[in-house]
Amino acid sequence: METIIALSSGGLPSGVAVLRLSGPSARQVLSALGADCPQPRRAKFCTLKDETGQPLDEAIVLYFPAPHSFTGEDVVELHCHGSQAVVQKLLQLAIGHEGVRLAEAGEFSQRAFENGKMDLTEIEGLGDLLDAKTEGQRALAMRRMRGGLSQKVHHWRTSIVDLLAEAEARLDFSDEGDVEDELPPAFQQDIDKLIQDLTTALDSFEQGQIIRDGYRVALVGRPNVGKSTLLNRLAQTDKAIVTDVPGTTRDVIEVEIDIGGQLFSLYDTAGIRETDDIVEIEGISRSYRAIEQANLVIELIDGTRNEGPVYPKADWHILTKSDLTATSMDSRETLPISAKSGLGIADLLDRLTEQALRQKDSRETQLISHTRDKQAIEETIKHLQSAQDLTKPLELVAEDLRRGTVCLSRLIGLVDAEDILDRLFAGFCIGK
Ligand SMILES: Nc1nc2c(ncn2[C@@H]2O[C@H](COP(=O)(O)OP(=O)(O)OP(=O)(O)O)[C@@H](O)[C@H]2O)c(=O)[nH]1
Ligand SMILES: [Mg+2]
Repeated sequence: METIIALSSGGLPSGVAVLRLSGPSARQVLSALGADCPQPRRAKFCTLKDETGQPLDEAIVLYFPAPHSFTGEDVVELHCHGSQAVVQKLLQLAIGHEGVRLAEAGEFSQRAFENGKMDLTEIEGLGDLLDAKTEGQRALAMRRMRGGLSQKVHHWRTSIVDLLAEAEARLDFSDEGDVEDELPPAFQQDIDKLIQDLTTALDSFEQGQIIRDGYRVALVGRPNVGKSTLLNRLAQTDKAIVTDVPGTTRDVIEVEIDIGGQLFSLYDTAGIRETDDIVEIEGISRSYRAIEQANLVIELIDGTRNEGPVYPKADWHILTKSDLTATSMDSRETLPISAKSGLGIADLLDRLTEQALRQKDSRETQLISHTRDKQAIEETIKHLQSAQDLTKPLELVAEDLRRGTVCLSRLIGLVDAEDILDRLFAGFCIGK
C-alpha cells in the first residue's frame, strides 16, 4: 500500500497549513524530516529539516497509529507555517521517498471507506459538511456524517434479514418436521410495519432536500412590477438587470441566500405577458419552468397600477412599490413591500423563514436528503410490498426480501459502491 500526502488545509499563504500523510511510510517520512515520532495523539513541537539537515520550518506534529486514525492507516499530520515555499518543499521531500506519492482527490476518505472507518452515507455526510454554507445544511450533514442514516439503514436491513431467515428456514427444513411450515402471523405484520417505517422516512425527503439544496422560491409577475429589484435587494447584489423597460429580464436568474440558517434559492424570472418577441417568449416559458420547480411561488403585483394577478395560482401575492402608494393595504394575502425603501422586507424574510420551517418535522427524521436515499428506500418498499403477497411460493417471497436487503446494502456501500464512490470523490478536493 502506498503512502499518500496532501495539503489538507485551504489556500496558501495562511497562518498554519496542515499536511497529512497516510500509509505505512508515514513515520519514516517524519523521521527523514529530522523529527522524532511523537506519542500517539499528542502534539509535539519539532524543527523540520531539509535533506542537508538545515532547518526548514517549525511545526507541530501529530501521530495517529493505525487503526485509530481517520483513514484507519498510520497517519502523520504536520502543522507547519502556511507558506507556499515551506509546503512545496515538504511535499517534494515526502514524495522523494520510496512508496510515497501525492494523494488524489478524495483519497483519504476513500481509504477511510475501504478500511471500514466510514460507510458510504457517512462519507457523503462529510462531503455535505465541507460544502455546507448554512446552519441548517451543517446540522443535516453532521447527522449524516455521524451515522444517523446508517444506523437506520442497518436497523431496517436487520429486520428484513430476520424475516428472510424465517422464510428460508421453512424452505430448507420444510421436510424435516421440526420447523412449522406456516409462517408465523407476525411475519405479515412485521413486513407491514417495516413498510410503514420506510414510508415515514421517505416523507422527510422533501424537507431534507430543502435543507440540503435550498428552498426554491420563484418571483413571478407581469413585466416591470419589480421582481429583479426585489431579488437584488434580498440577495444584496446587483446580479439582475433593473430598468424601467418592461421585459428586461429574459433568463431565469438564480441566487442563493441564507435566511436564518436556511438556504434559499431565489429565482428572478421574465415578466409574463402576451408578446411576439421570440426572445421574450422563450424567457416566459422559462418562467413557467421555474414555477414548476419552485417550492414556493410569489407573484409580485405593482401596487401603483390597477392590475390583477397574472398567475393567480401563486402561493403568495405581494404588492410592490408601496413607497409610491399612500395607504397600506396590509393583509395576510397581499403583503405590501418596497424594494426601494425597504418597507415590508423584514416581514417578507420572516414569512419566508416561517414557510421553509413549516414542513420541518422532528430533527430525527430528516435524514433522507439525497436522491440516492430516496431511490433506495422506494425500491426497498417496492420489494417489501411484493413480499406481502404470501399466496405465492415462499421462494419468491424470500427473493423479494433478499432484493430489499440489497437496496439497503447498496445505500450504505456494502455492495456496488465503486460507481458511487468514483462520482463522489470526483467532487472532493485533494487532501480530503
Ligand atoms: N419606487 C419604486 N420603484 C421600484 C420598486 N421596485 C422596482 N421599481 C422600479 O420599477 C422598474 C422595474 O423594475 P424591475 O425590477 O426591473 O422589474 P421587473 O419585474 O424585474 O421587470 P421585467 O424584468 O421587465 O419583468 C424599475 O424602474 C425599478 O426601479 C420599488 O419598490 N419602488
Ligand atoms: Mg426583471
